[in-house]
Amino acid sequence: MKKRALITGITGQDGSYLAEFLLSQGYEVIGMVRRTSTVNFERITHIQPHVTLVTGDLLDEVSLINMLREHRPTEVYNLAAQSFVQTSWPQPVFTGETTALGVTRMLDAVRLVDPDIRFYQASSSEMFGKVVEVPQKETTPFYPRSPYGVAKVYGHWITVNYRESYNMFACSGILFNHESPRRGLEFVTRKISHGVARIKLGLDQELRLGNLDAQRDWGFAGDYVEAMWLMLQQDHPDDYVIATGETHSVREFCELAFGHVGLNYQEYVVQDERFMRPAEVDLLIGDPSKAHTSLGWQPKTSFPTLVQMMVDADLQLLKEQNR
Ligand code: NDP
Ligand code: GDR
Repeated sequence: MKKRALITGITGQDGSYLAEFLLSQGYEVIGMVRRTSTVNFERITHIQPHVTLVTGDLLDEVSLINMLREHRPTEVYNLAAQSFVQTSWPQPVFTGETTALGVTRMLDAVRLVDPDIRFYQASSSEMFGKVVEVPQKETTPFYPRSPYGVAKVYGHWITVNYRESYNMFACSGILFNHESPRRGLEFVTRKISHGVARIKLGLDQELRLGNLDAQRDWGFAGDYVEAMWLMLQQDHPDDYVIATGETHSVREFCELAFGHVGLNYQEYVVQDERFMRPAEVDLLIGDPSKAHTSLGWQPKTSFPTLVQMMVDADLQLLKEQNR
C-alpha cells in the first residue's frame, strides 16, 4: 500500500524539504496550508503538481479532523508553528495558541480519527534554553528562555503524554538549528547570507545584527528532514536529539560568509540593540549519539559548506532579481 503523509507547515523551510524527500520515497504527500491574502507557495512551487494541498489551521481543530477523515494519512508530520523566537515576545499568546496548543489540537484529531497514525512533533533545542548541561541530550532538563521555547516544551510533553496515555506512535524530534537557502529572511543565518550578497553586489553598505556571541549548533535542513522520517519508521516511538555536535558563534558565521566573497565582516557588521533579545540562549550544542546509534542518522553537510551554499544561493537569487 502506498504510504500517505500529511505535513503541516509544508510552505515553510522544513516542510518543503520533507515533502521533496517523502515524494522521493514514493509517498503520497498531503500538505496543510493556511488561507492567506497573497499566495506564499514559493518554497513548494516546483513540487506543487505532485502534492495535494488542503486548507487548514492549527488554530481550528475542526479543519484538522476533517482533513484527517478525508485524506486518511498513515503518518502526520506536525511542522507548523509560529517559529520565530523574537516574535514570541510581542506575540506570546498567539505563539502559545499555535506552537503549544496547536500540538494538542493535532494530536487529539489523530486520536479521534485514527490513533494508529504515526505522529512526528517538531520540537526544538530552544527547549534547553539556559545552559544546564553541555552538550545537550535527550535527558538534559529544559529551561526555556522565550515564550516560543516555553510553548515548545508544552508541545514536547503533550506528545510524550499522548504516547503514554493512549499508546500512540508519537515521536518528538528535538532538532537543533538547521538552515538552508530556503530559510526565512528574518533568521540570523539567512539574514547574514542575504546581507553579504547584497553588500557584495553593491546593494547595501552594512548589515545590522544583534548578539554576535550567541553560539548555535547549525546543520543543513535537507539532512534533518530525513531524521524526522526515520523516527517514524522504527518499531517503537521515541524522542531524539538531532544535531551536528559542533557549535559556532554568530560572529564565526559572519566571518565565513563575508570571507567567502573576499570581504572582512568587521567592516560591514553593525551591532544594533533592536535585534537583542530580552532573554538569550547563549550556547547550544547537541549530542546526536542516540540518533546515530538507533536511527543510523548522521549529518552530511559541514558548517563551511552550509555557509557557502547559502551565500552562493543568495548571490544567484539577487543577480536574477536585479537583472
Ligand atoms: P518556518 O517558519 O519556515 O515554517 C513554519 C510553517 O508553519 C509555515 O508553513 C507556516 O505557514 C506554518 N504555520 C504557522 N502557523 C500556522 C498555523 N496556525 N496553522 C497552520 N500552519 C501554520 O519553520 P521551519 O520550517 O524552520 O520549522 C519547522 C518546524 O520546526 C517549526 O515547528 C519550528 O518551530 C521547528 N523547528 C525548527 C528548527 C529550525 O532550525 N528550522 C529547529 C527546531 C524546531 P505560512 O507559510 O502560512 O506562514
Ligand atoms: P533561533 O534562530 O532563535 O536560534 O531559533 P535565529 O536565527 O533567529 O537566532 C539565532 C541567534 O542569533 C542571534 N542573532 C540574531 N538573530 C536574528 N534573528 N536576527 C539578528 O539580527 C541577530 N543577531 C544575532 C539571536 O540572538 C540568536 O541567539 C531558530 C528557529 O528556527 C526556531 O524555530 C528553532 O526552534 C530554533 O532555531 C532551534
